[in-house]
Amino acid sequence: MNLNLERIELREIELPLKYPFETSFGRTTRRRIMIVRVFDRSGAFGYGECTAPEDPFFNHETIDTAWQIIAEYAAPLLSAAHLTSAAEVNEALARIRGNRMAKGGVETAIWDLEARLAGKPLWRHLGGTQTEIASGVSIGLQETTALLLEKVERELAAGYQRIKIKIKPGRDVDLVAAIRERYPQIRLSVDANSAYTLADIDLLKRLDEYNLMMIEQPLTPGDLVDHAKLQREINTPICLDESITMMMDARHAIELGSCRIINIKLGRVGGHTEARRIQDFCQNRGIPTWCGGMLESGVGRAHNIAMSTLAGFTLPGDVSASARYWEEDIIEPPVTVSARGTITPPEGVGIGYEVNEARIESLVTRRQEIKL
Ligand code: OSB
Ligand code: MG
Repeated sequence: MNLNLERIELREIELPLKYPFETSFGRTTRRRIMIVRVFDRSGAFGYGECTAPEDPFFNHETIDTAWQIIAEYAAPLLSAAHLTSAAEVNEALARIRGNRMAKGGVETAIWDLEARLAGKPLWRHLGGTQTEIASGVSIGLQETTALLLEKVERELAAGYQRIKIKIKPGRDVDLVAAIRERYPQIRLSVDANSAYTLADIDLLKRLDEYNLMMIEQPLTPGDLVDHAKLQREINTPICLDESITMMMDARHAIELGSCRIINIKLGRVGGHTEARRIQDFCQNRGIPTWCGGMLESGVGRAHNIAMSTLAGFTLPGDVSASARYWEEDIIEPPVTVSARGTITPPEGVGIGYEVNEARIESLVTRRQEIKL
């Protein structure tokens, strides 16, 4: 089966979040989401979602920079490459430095297209083997500790296997202590989104008392050396998120001892090829990985589910039910989570969920077609 790409369609939709999501770097109330569709000459197409957010606060990318990179750089490179398979996209776009969320939006769409052409579910096409994946939740900063405890209670009652809360300086140990007091046994972790420095080491050491599964991205993304220093001083495993943008980062982090766990995000690493490579490498080094989230719509969520079926994804991911984010998702059926906190990857072809084109069209705020 040979790919014969014809065009890329970019659409921006606006989707209000059910509840605002707050992290150490800011608050999001509505998502601007780029839905990518890649068509081949037979008329077949695949869907991807570009996970670049509204603002350059998580990393350097935004939906607007990603749009420009795809239209002006990724499309011409793809066109010149005369690809025959999805596995070649990563290499074809390698000349573009960084901008991995932009590249990932297109790369993942081509994987979906290829899986559809092969008549297979994407997760099987990628080589996934897990027929049930473990689901956790990421809970943003709340107005009060009481509200946070209410949210934790609700998510535990829904069956989620791991609770992660956002922390930032001034709102950290007290939040963890409050949750631990009420729930001494649950799998609990924290995510700092780079809000601390080594000067905060005494405070970070205090988190060791609470038996956390991990502390995610405590320090600045480029600083693998200080993460290694910190990991030597604390017992809580460090998990890297923002720091890991490609296979090389994972190798460096593991060699330096900068972390004991890695969060893999499909967009942040540029798509399925790089994500698969990283989880494979981590698995060989005994480093557990899990699938992170970027408040995706159903399209991105479906790709996250497919990726999570790979054998290296051994810890619960931030892949949770559509209904936690949206009044109505853009896929059908929406993603649901079982009472024991699991998601079953779908058996339909490609991403395996029906994409609700009518709903997407009703939400579109911008579009562009690019010939390949
Ligand atoms: O750091 O994992 C993160 C959301 C936006 C940006 C960064 C992060 C997050 C989350 C939410 O934690 C994960 C999700 O539920 O999609
Ligand atoms: Mg994170």
